[in-house]
Amino acid sequence: MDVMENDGDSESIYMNVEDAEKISYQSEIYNNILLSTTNENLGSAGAGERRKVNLSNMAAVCLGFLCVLLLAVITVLCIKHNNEMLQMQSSNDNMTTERDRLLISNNIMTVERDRLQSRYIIINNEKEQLWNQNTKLISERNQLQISYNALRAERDALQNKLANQVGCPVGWMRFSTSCYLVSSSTNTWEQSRQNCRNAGADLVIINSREEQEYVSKLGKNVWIGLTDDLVEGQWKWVDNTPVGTGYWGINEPNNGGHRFSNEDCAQVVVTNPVTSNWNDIHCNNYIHYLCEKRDSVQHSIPSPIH
Ligand code: MMA
Ligand code: CA
Repeated sequence: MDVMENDGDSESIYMNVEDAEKISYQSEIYNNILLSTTNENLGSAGAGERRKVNLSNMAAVCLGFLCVLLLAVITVLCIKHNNEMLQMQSSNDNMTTERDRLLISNNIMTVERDRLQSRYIIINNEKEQLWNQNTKLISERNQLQISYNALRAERDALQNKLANQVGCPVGWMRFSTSCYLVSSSTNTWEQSRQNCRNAGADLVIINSREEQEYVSKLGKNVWIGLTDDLVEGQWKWVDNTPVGTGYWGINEPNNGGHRFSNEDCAQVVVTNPVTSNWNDIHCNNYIHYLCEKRDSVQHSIPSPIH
């Protein structure tokens, strides 16, 4: 029986069934007694009385049957009710368990949510810090870029300067196989030449078109190492080589242009065209001068004599 398998309340149900059986049994005994009593009475009663007794016997039997039926119905209903109660109890237990589980889960989730919220705030702060740092770094990088460009320009300028000075004394400039120095002060041709010689050089001797261009671009009118002081009209370089055609200005050399003038020393006039800017003037003029110090070992094929 299902009822026997249940605990707790099942016992009371079992008791109810037993009680019902007992009652049924007792009512049967009662009927028998009633019947036997009636039968006893029948002996002394008439036919009408016997019918009455039969009817009441039948009523008693019916009543007994109804009682039994009622008991059976009550028993079934009790069992059913009990089953439903058990199911509800079980369902309630399940729901309680589920609720507890959900409560625990909810607590865990709440804790996790709070943890994540804190983490979010921290990360957000970190993000802002990194953003600021990034902005700062970008600005620093830009400044460094500017400094770098400036330094590079400075380096290039110094490298050029150095390249221009390779193998030359400080302050002298390299061009091809010579070093050059434009004087900072002015002097006569003769004194200028002496100053150059004192520095281990001499007044410049222009041997090529390139050198003529170089001298012309130095930006100052200067004495060059060219004179006709020995023989008027015979222009010679300071190394005694003759000048050839040279780069005289228009109508130069003119020795001053009048009878008593005496222009025996040559200058470069930088405001005139590069290929025609030589002029002869009086050697006692005070102008800047250009010294040339040739490399002791000549790196190039010697220029042809002009
Ligand atoms: C003029 C011209 C030259 C001469 C100088 C002297 C400015 O140039 O006549 O040939 O040598 O004057 O100062
Ligand atoms: Ca002249």
